[in-house]
Amino acid sequence: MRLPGFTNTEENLLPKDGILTYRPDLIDPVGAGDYLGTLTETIQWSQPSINFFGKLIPVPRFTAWYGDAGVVYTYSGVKNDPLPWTKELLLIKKKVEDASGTKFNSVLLNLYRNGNDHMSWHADDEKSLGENPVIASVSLGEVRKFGVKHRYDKDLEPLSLELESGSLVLMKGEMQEFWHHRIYPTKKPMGPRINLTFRKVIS
Ligand SMILES: O=C(O)CCC(=O)C(=O)O
Repeated sequence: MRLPGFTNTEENLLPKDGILTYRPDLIDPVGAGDYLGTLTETIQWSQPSINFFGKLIPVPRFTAWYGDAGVVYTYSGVKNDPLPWTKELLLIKKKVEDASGTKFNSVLLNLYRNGNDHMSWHADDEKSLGENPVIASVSLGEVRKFGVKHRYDKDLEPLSLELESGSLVLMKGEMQEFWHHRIYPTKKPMGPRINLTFRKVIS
């Protein structure tokens, strides 16, 4: 289902089992374009591989992990030591914290170089994020389709959102326990998108 345009950024888009909100304008278009350029150049991107039935497969995107010293995060079997916050990351973090009323100690960045790069169905439900984590997800660059589907209730139709540059998605409550999310690949020719998912790692 394609959700219609909405303006209420507090509106919960999930029918049950968690909270998902969308705000299109956390960062203005010029600022979002500037951040896209700066982060593309200054972030230490790498392309990790994941072990898939004994074979190492590179993930279809580039990633980076930044945060407070010592905030180690294991993601898809890959252990990440944080790089120190950059000036731009701290500026975006402040905006996200003000908008969400939540403090974060780390951010996972994803760089989708073109429409082939994507992220498969998953939940951010690692133990280290604790119960009912708040995840704040900022988009910069090309608009990409974000899918959400219930993990257990197959009668519920999947939802999808077009994530605009400068937008903020908040995932809260039981969302990670009950829903999976993804970024769809697309054949449409397109340039890069950077996503920043701010997290609070507690152990
Ligand atoms: O790129 C996105 O918007 C989604 C990122 C995501 O799902 C994640 O980092 O867990």
